[in-house]
Amino acid sequence: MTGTLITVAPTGAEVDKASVPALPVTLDELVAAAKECESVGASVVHVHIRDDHARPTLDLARLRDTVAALRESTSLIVQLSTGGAVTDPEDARLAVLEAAPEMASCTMGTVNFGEDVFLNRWEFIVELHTRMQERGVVPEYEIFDLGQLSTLERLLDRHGLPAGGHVHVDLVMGVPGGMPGTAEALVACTTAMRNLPAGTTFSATGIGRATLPVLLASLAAGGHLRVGMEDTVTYAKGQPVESNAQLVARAAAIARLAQRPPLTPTEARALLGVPARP
Ligand code: KMH
Ligand code: ZN
Repeated sequence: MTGTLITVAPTGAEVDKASVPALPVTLDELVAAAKECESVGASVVHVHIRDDHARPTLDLARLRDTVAALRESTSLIVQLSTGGAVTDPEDARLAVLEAAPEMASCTMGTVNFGEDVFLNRWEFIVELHTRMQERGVVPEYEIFDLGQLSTLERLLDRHGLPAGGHVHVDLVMGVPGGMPGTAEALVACTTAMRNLPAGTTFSATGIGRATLPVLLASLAAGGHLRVGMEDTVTYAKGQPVESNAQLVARAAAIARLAQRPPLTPTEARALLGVPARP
């Protein structure tokens, strides 16, 4: 077993800056957070951006500036979200790829999302997967429920392997409407993943109070980790998260205890099939 890939998801589309002032929403805040997270063990940054009013946006010029700034200031693998917010239309989500990230998320199905619906039709999934293949963008397949792993199996069977040839899955657990953030659900996913290509890797993240159980279960099952304020804004009961780096540092410490120290961005690129930086 190798070391641990730690992805940080610093912002997301759902958390409100007014209620959580530590949330990075400007480009400067995002770059500062990314640098801090890299210094304590992150190797991938999963990026959602906000507009001048701290509302989620998929504005292409801003996305391009964000990719450029993160590449200039960090060695992290830059992974743009194509999930966006639940209100984002499909064409804007597809257009995210035009910002030329090294990686992008690609969700494997529709899921209830609290009071909302996160819509991912089969035809949309195929379009996203195919465009990523054409552009050499390495996907992270986001899985919110067990059946979405069967959708991924069907996608790869019918439309081929992703850019880079390596399949990496991220289990997003504990969304109200998706699979629960439990060790049992994670083990069920690892069983289903046996049908995916040999060498498939996975990371997992638990929303809110599922953060620690999912982190521990993922390490125990040989998986990797995603943490960040997109997924949780509470460090412990009654204790707000101070920064994304605080969450990454905790994940890195637990990974070291598990004898699976954090991968560097260079090692992460080799694992995920993301080309080395020139
Ligand atoms: N914000 C969620 C609706 C992704 O980034 O690809 C979707 C999401 C998944 O966060
Ligand atoms: Zn996201």
